[in-house]
Amino acid sequence: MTTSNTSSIDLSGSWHLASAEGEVTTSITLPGDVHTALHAAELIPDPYFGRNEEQVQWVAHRDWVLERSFQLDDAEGDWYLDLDYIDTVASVFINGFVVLAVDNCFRRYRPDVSSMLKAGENTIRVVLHSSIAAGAERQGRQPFYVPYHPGNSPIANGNMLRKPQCHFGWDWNIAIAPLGLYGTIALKKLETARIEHVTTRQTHSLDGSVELQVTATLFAKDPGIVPLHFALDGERVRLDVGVNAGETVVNHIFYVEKPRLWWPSGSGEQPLYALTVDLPSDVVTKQIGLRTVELITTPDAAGSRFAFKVNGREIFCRGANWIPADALFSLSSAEKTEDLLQSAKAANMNMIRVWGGGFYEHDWFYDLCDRLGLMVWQDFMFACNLYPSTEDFLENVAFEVDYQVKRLVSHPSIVLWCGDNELVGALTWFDEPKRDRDRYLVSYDRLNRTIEQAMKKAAPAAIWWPSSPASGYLDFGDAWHADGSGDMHYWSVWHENKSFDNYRSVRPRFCSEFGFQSYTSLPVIKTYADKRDMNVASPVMELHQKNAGGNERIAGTMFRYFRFPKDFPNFVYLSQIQQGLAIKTAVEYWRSLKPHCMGTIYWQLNDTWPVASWSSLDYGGRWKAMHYLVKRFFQPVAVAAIPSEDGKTIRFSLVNDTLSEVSADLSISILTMKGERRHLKDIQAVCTPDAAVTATAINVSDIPEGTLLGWRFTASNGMGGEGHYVHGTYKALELEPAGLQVTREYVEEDGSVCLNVTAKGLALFVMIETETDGKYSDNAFDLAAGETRRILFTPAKPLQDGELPDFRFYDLHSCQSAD
Ligand code: BMA
Repeated sequence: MTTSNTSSIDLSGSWHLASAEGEVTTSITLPGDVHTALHAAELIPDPYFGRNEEQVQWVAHRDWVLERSFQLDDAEGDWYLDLDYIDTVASVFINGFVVLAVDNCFRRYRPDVSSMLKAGENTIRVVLHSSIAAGAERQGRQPFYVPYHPGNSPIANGNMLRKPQCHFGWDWNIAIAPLGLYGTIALKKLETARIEHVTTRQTHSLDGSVELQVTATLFAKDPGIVPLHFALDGERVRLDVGVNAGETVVNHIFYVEKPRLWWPSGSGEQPLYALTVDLPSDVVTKQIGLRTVELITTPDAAGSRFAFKVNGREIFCRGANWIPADALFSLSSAEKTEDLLQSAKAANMNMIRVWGGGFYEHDWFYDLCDRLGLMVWQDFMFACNLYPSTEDFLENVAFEVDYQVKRLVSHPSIVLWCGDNELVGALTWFDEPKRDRDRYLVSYDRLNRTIEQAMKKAAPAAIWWPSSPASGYLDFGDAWHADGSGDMHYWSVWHENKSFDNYRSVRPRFCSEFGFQSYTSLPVIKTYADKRDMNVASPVMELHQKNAGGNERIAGTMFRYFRFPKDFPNFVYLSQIQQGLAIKTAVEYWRSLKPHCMGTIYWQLNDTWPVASWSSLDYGGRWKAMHYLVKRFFQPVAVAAIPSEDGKTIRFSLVNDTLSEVSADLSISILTMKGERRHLKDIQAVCTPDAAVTATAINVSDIPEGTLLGWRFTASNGMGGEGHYVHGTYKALELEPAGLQVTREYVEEDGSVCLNVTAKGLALFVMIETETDGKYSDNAFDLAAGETRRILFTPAKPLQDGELPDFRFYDLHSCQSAD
């Protein structure tokens, strides 16, 4: 119980939790979700283990009652409840009086509760209604049926609710329709006025100075005068503001003569300014970065461009799609998310797309992106379904957009606001809109326009993009296959079973989704599967694969390119190498098209639970093999071997995303099956700032049968790297044993483990793995005969004294052969 007579009572912490029928009772910690509370009380098994997903379905069919009491010494005055991230259809009561009936997880609610409070003990009760029941009931009330994607949403009618769409399942998510409260729950006293919103708008002058307009929206019940302070770094200004009943808007402009500009990671620093707006009883603090952003969409011969310009400089966007950090909110944390975003930055990313089937993330998520220099492509939360366009639904959406945009617009990291994920495509997926496209297209446009108008009203200077993918404004064409303009989702390799080479058949302007699946790493599989389940066709493994046909696609692709792996661990390993190669093929070619193409955002960075998926990071944050490849192929200065269309030559592209000219020394050799490097060609190539060039080319006829190309480069800015290229398939290579040896293994003073790995023969995609959680300085690397690589393993938690983890080693030969 919380006792307080101050002006704010935090109601988070321990609450009583019961099913509405009362047969289940326990406690729940808020912010938190019901499933985790039930699991902690051993009332349900771990939903992520084995086939427990099936066992816990009943939870989402129930209504749940959360209750607690709190003490108020003095109930006088005006009080309001401050509530956000309530998931989702809920009723709130104080002392038995109805406070609220809500249905939008993406809104903040601040009802006046003054008349319901009393001195002494009070109770607050939140009833979370089953979203399964609420969805069905709302679908029944629609003037016409509004289809949802059954493959993504095995739990029906999620499109009726303003709740993360992936809660109803997804082709990578557990389908359990969680419920809970994930944000603020507090009782606050209204002392004359409170701060509703703080937004900023920056105007950069030609002389380099910046005008930062800060707009504070105050709310008061009665007219009055309040002292309001605006502070930016050292400068603090007081205004005595006369407030009216309702909202009062107050502006203040800060002039920053010599601004320190915020840049995306890899392009400059991320200086941040602290902005504070305060009243005697309320304060809002924001992290501000000063920068300009433009989206360049000028027409050209191919269609029109799609390029972000930050501070006047075009930035090639290298990144991945973000889905919620965890399927269950209570299992997520700021630390875990920071680790995932750090991994994005460490792999040379400068952009994250917050995909439209999850959450508008918490403020601290965007604070992290600001600090790390990760630009954010922010979707509005609509994905892969059709949605209602009834008055009440649109009104609800308009409130949501207004709140979210005002909450987030000041983050320098957010560079784009996008209407939805794949709703234009969804018009072609279902019978109803196929039969009556007019009706569903108009309905879609009503929703899309509501979002656009609400966004532009809340933040007139923010950049709007109607949908992802979209070929342009008011263009409802097929942006999955048209590559002339706009952003593209290129799924033909995965969803249409095309070859990896097919990535080179398109020239996207900006590819905001393309992906290839792999299995989650063996140590993660062990968290949900018993030994007997370690078979890709076992029911447990199949339940942890949510994309219909996904396991077949992984296996079928392996047949195409590799010899079949000898056992389950190697199957898992090879699936990750294969995934890395698919995405590498796409990224290397598309980067080489710069400035025609100005962004590659692959699907997907992270996982919400342990599952086979397109992610490059395992659930829990380990790097899959692909993430090590990502770090290399996203390096600002990178070299890639790209075959010509006629298959006769291999060109070496040199890409430079930096502001300075670079020259690169490139050494190309032939790698034999014995692991010898036979020198072929040395070349020095120059690349101007922000450009891509062809450094040199090799005739395929110069690569002897049964060998591959290997190369190394060092660039004048200190970057470098190496790689290999196989003309044809890996399965055609008569690989010989790599003879891997760990020549030294010891714990460094800083607690990291040093491994010197040596090969006797050719070792391709050497992957080191251990049960101990941690990251490697490099992994999935190659060694020629006699070469040694020093790898540092940094454990997530310090090792026990003298303990050395047990490392396993994979390489392509041993993976495919029993000898
Ligand atoms: C995209 C996404 C997701 C999905 C992914 C993989 O289209 O927007 O809906 O998870 O494909 O199929």
